[in-house]
Amino acid sequence: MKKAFLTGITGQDGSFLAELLLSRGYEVHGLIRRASTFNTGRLDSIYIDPHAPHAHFFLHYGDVSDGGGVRRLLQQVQPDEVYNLAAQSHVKVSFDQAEFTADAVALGTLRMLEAVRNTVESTGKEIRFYQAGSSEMFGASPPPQNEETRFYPRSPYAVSKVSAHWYAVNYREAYGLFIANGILFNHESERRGETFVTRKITRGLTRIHLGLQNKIYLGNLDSRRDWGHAADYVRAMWLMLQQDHPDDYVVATGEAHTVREFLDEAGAILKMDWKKVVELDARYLRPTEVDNLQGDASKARRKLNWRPEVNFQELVRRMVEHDLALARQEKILHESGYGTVVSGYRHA
Ligand code: NAP
Ligand code: G4F
Repeated sequence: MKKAFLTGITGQDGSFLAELLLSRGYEVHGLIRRASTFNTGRLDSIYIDPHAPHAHFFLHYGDVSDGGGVRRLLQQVQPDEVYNLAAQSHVKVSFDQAEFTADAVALGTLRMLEAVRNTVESTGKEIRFYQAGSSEMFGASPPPQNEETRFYPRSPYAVSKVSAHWYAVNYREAYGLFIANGILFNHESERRGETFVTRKITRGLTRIHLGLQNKIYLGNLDSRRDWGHAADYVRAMWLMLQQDHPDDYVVATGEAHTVREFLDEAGAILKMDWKKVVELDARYLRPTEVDNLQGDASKARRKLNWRPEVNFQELVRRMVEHDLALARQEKILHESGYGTVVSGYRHA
């Protein structure tokens, strides 16, 4: 049985990847942060009590800012594959918390690479490493962007991801480690964090549809993103670690839409005129924006035989249907005297 170790397992991608690995017979170990509230909601469907006989899903407390802790865990687990997904992953927040973002994204990756290097040196066992790179690294470079495109990062988050990318390349070349960088374009899902624009729109419009809130406040509606579904993208991560040689790959659908087009698509499903309920709030504008991301994933298609299964229309439909069901539950609970309806949208 292969063992995988995931940082960022409680996030959107971590939960889909954990499901994929369990379905392929892996023993899965995940790093979780101590929080004052439960942060494992996305893992509820796959959680197994570690006391159960034949449990092969284990969570360990830790943080990528704690190098000694992650090193100890890797020595203990001795995984075959490590997926480094942990990050402060919100671009706008990275302008407010630049140092914290660099610590988790850039130095966090370096700490994970050091932990892998030490474990490989002390045990002699090969460990394959996936680094979660981002299309934000291309930033202001015009589309279509592929593996040859120059990095031109436009936020502290993106600069930190570029740094993590080059740490990973350097550790591959310096120590002969099997390290793959995935350069993934935006991928969303029913589990997407609620302050990213797609989920903010689907949560907001469905709640407005059921009378639970009145408005959504957004920033720039003209930026273009190449949006895919997260379940397709974690499959590409896994494929990268199953190759004969480590390499770097762009993962994208090749199709880009504006935020405005995402609103059009979601509004059409709900038969709503979104223009009547969306307002601009300048606090969601970024000091430097990334205007246009559209990926060219021909290398991943050719070498990994990877293809996305969910297109833009299907992605929006799934997210709207999911959030409509959630809003209905919220309404029923409220009408039965349970739960409070938050009128604006928290944190968004
Ligand atoms: P996400 O939902 O924001 O999840 C981030 C994960 O990182 C969470 O599990 C979070 O834990 C964990 N984390 C944050 N800081 C940490 C720290 N200091 N130590 C340990 N864990 C920490 O992000 P995602 O969308 O799943 O993305 C996964 C990775 O891919 C990230 O590295 C992201 O930057 C990158 N990426 C994402 C996309 C995309 O479109 N989704 C595209 C390209 C690259 P908590 O749950 O405790 O907060
Ligand atoms: O949904 P977003 O916050 O995603 P963004 O900035 O593209 O970053 C995401 O994708 C990256 C891959 O390219 C990941 F690396 C990163 O971790 C993250 O997952 O914003 C998308 C666009 C931006 O142009 C933003 O300015 O939507 C625009 N936008 C407009 N109003 C908004 C809002 N974004 C957010 N989050 N909230 C708004 O109210």
